[in-house]
Amino acid sequence: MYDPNNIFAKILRKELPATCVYEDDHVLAFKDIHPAAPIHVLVITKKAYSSFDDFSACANEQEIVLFWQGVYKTVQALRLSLQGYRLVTNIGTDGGQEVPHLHVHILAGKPLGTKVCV
Ligand code: DGP
Repeated sequence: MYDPNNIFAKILRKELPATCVYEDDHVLAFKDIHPAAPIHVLVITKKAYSSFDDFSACANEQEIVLFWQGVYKTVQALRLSLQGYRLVTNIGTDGGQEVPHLHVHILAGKPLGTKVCV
């Protein structure tokens, strides 16, 4: 079940502030409050999906395409393609997901090594 009172839902409704770096009709991208890299941005869907797992099971093809296009448009807005970056999405308890609203972490700004945890 999707919890409409999660922190990212409140950011979407402008009930909480966030430093936006990209927005379109389908996604909002903003700086992570606890950055794990010099550039640490979260891309969230504007739809009510609790995780990548929920999204993959329930979203239609257009929603899936538009979300991932939004992730890439955020990458382009941040000009990260040349130097590179990492995408992470945590899912559920063992995945370490804290906020139950679909989001992808974009990490960049230094060599990130081979450890994949955020
Ligand atoms: P995850 O573990 O994948 O659910 O990561 C959630 C991330 O959200 C975590 O890196 C910290 C970030 N975060 C939590 N609360 C806020 C907030 O109020 N504002 C912003 N900008 N980021 C937040």
